[in-house]
Amino acid sequence: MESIKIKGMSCQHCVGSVTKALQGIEGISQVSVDLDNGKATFENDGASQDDIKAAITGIGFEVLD
Ligand code: 9UX
Repeated sequence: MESIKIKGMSCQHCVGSVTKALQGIEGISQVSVDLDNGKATFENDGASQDDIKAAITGIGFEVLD
């Protein structure tokens, strides 16, 4: 499993959007998004950090390093 920190999520609807965006990336599966901790966890088989960042920023959130 791999985790990233995401800035800007403030409700369950955001969680749904982020979950869907991550699930849409080739290689990403078993996505779990934690609103309280601003964290997303998933299995990653081949997706690049750039792919992940692009998907998250594309829907208005920010990936923290
Ligand atoms: Mo969650 Mo609503 O950030 O705009 S608060 S979707």
